[in-house]
Parts: sequence; structure tokens; C-alpha cells
Amino acid sequence: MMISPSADPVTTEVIGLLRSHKRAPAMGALAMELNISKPRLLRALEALKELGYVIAVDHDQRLVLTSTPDRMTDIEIMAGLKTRSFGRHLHCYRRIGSTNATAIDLAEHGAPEGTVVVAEEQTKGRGRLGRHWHSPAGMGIWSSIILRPPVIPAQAAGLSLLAALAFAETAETELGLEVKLKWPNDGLIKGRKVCGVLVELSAEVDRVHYAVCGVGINVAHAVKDFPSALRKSAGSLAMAKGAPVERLAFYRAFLQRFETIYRRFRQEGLSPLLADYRRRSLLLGNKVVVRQGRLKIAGVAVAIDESGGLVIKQGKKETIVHSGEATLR
Ligand code: BTX
Repeated sequence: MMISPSADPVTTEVIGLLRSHKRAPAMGALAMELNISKPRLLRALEALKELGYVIAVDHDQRLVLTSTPDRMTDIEIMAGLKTRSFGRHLHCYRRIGSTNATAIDLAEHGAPEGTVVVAEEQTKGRGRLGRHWHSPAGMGIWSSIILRPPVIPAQAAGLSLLAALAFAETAETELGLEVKLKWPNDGLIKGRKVCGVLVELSAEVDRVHYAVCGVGINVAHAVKDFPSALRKSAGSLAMAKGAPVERLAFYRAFLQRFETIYRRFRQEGLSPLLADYRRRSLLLGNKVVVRQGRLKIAGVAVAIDESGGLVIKQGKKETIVHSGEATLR
């Protein structure tokens, strides 16, 4: 089910007015200003209340917006969003199977670059290689962005790295947390996985039609909120910070940073961004094993190359892997 307060123009106008006035006009005057009936205004106020807005009436009967909800709705994400294209087309859901699946559908129907699908909860959140991504209601940022980069499929592999890097830089600047990146796509804080990225492509051999870049960020979980199988390995921003973290502010900052990084990638490729990725890499300089199905590649992770591949040194031989599951030995 979609949550789209902006679909109702009256609700959008009311919230805009309440935001821009410390004390908005009283109910009757406000209805006149908006050129609507009082019952129509009441309906909009009721809808906002249901979404978690707290609107008080002061001693002069004026309306005062006292708090806005930390919910991933289009109106709230847009408020103060400074991007050019990321998040300018928003599809927000209360509950969805997978934001990646819905974004793929939208991309197939021509949705422009930067279109975003966000959900409060995913019932079939996808990880890589058919794995499941735990995405409970209200706890995290479950979001997919449609990209249309003018690159060949091999270069699109770098998109996972860009999204993970955007997560790391956002967590560092917004919350002062130290993030480690485990090639290709995990964001870890204090040894726990807080962010995962899943890029799905539609491409020909020499052209990418679109890429859907799905990013899952655990924000509000305490250890007990994870299923028991994940309690040792998974973490959240709130756990790392030791304090509540506002999802909306983090998400807006993430979209802005991701857009900046992505624009650079479009113009200059992956190389100028690699130093920032390498600096946070958990694997480089260490002994690793990368599993690709039944194949196991063991050696020392020595570099990340221009296409985002991990270079593994085995004696004198170097192998570049472009996908797989990496672990430290
Ligand atoms: P991955 O395959 O690298 O990680 C999946 C593995 O991580 C699981 O097998 C499990 O062990 C562990 N895991 C599952 N859920 C969580 C969690 N919430 N926190 C930490 N560890 C977990 C990573 O795949 C890619 C994940 C992308 C998720 C986003 S959410 C929005 C978008 N829509 C969608 O369906 N997927 C992406």
C-alpha cells in the first residue's frame, strides 16, 4: 500500500502552510485562505494526524505544528531535500514485497533516472544470490534508486561500491561513526553489518538499459530486533551511536551524497572515487577467501581495480574477481 500524502493537494498545502508559519491561522481563516470548506480542512488535518503529525491549537485558536513524524513519506523526504534528480520522483510504501522488484517494474515502464522507491517494511527484501534481507517496519531505510548510467555492464559493477561509499560518508559526516567497507557491498560499523547493497541490471552486452540500486540500512534496531541468526553479525546506526537516529535526516543526506558521487562516476568513471573506497576497505592487505558458487579463491586482497573488481594475489599470480562472497581468513 502506498503512503502518499502529497497525492492530496489540500494535505500538501496544509502541511506547507503549517511548516512555514510558527503559528498558522485559525481553522476558519485557514479554510478561507486555502479556499476550501472547514470539513475539507478537518479531513486533511485528520489525515495528517494519522500519519503522525502533531498539530496543536494555541490560545488564539491558531494552529501550531509541534512535531513531524520520522516516516518515509514523500512530503517528509522532499522537505529540505537538495538533490537534482535523486528522489525527485518518489514512490513511498507502507509495506511492499521488495523495493527493488517495484523499481524494476517502474524502470521497465520508463521511470527516469533518480526515481526512488522506499518502504517502511519489506516482506520479501532481497539480498544477493537469492538471499533474504530482513526489513521490519519502521526500523530502517529500505530503498531502491533507478539509474541509467551510460556504461557497459562490466562498469556497472562499480555502482555497488558507490552506494556503499555514499553510506559510509553519510554515517561519518552525519553521525561521526567509523565505517568499514567489505567488498563489494557491505557497510560495517564496529564489526556489524549495518548496510547492504543489491544492484540489479537490465543490459545488452555493450549497453546498460538501467540499474536498480537497492540499499538497506538498519537504523533503529536493538540487538533483540534482529532474528537470532543475525544477532551476532548485524547492527544498526542507533546501536553504533548509542542513541536514537532520525531516519529521514539520514536518508536525505544519503541521497545527496550518493547523487554527488554518482555524478562524478558518470563523468569520470570509478577511478577518482576508488581512493575513498580503499581507505575504508576491510579486506585490502589481508588474507581473504572469495567464494563464487563452488569456486574458492584464496589469497591476499591487494587492490580494487578500475572496474570495481577485487585483485587477489596468490603467490605470483593475480586474479581479479567481480562478484562473490568475501571473508577474512
Ligand atoms: P547480501 O546477500 O550481501 O546479505 C544478505 C545476508 O545478510 C543474509 O543472508 C543474512 O545473513 C544477512 N542479513 C539479512 N538481513 C540483514 C540485515 N537487515 N542486516 C544485516 N544483515 C542482514 C545485501 O545482500 C543486499 C541487501 C540489499 C537490501 C536492500 S533493501 C532495499 C532493496 N530492496 C530489496 O529487496 N533489497 C534491497
